[in-house]
Amino acid sequence: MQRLAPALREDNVPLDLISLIKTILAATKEISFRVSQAHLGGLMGSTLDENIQGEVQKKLDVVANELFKDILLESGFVKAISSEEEDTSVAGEPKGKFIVSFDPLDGSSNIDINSLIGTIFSIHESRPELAADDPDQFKQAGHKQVCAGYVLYGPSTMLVMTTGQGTHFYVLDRTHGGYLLVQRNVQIPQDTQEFAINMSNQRFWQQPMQNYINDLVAGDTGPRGKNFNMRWIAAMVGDIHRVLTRGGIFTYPADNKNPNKPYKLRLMYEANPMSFLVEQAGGLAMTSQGRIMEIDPSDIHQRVEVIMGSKNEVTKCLSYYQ
Ligand code: AFP
Repeated sequence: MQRLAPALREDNVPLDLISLIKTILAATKEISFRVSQAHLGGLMGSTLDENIQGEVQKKLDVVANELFKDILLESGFVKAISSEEEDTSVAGEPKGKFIVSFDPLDGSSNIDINSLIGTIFSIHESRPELAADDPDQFKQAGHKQVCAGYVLYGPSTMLVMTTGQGTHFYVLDRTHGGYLLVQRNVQIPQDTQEFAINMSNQRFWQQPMQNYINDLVAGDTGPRGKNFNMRWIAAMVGDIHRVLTRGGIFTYPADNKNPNKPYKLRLMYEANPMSFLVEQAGGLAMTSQGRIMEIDPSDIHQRVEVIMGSKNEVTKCLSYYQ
């Protein structure tokens, strides 16, 4: 099995980007260790604080965020970072070539039940004309990402990453401490009989999504003429990993539960990086209005509607909105 750096060099990834990726992965190895030791190290449960999203922060959220932030800002490659756990973007090296957005621990509600969680990251080139402390650095569409990935802290610690030349799977080999390439050019099956949505929000969705899901649930007695299975991990890293592995449709649609917050998932920390991975694996990543990676961000904590996964199923879902 190939090690990470040679695999990236084979794809002609520039050396400075490889160095940044190695820096990010150094942080994920430490987070992976901390996650596995959380009970023993007194890192279970919540802090007394809320993040900018108004969500109670878990102790591990805070530890992972600090680790990631420190290692990136000290690296010298990074002009600024933005994190789901930080109020604003944070300036780094003024001459840094890259900016990094990240969700240090996605799926925080799974921490206390020892279930799937992960780190999501997205890398853009910095804009030389803007200062490092200017949050407009981050107002770049997802199609400009030069790298995106996540690390899943599951039974094995897995890295799933793209630099725009396919989506590849790596596993952390604890015997030598590095990530090894286990699957190159993952391909999402175009058709699927599996969907992922939080069904408890059903009554709050717009009519097209209600109709689409009703038809899936009707199974072989309904218009689709086949049965569908449902899965919901409550961590996008886990749900998207399943979609990349065996296909499926994952959606967090618009809802009217809270009129001030029609969408749940974050564009920069969740939707964009996952869209890059899904598209590079032959899937589609959309809102009901268009391609996620075409969205021009208006704010670093912007939220969006997400419909992604197997190409034919996403297309079918979108047809209900026409
Ligand atoms: P947190 O990391 O803030 O807990 O949120 C995880 C997440 O943003 C995404 O990873 C899940 O798909 C989604 O929320 C789960 O949402 P529900 O709370 O509706 O299950």
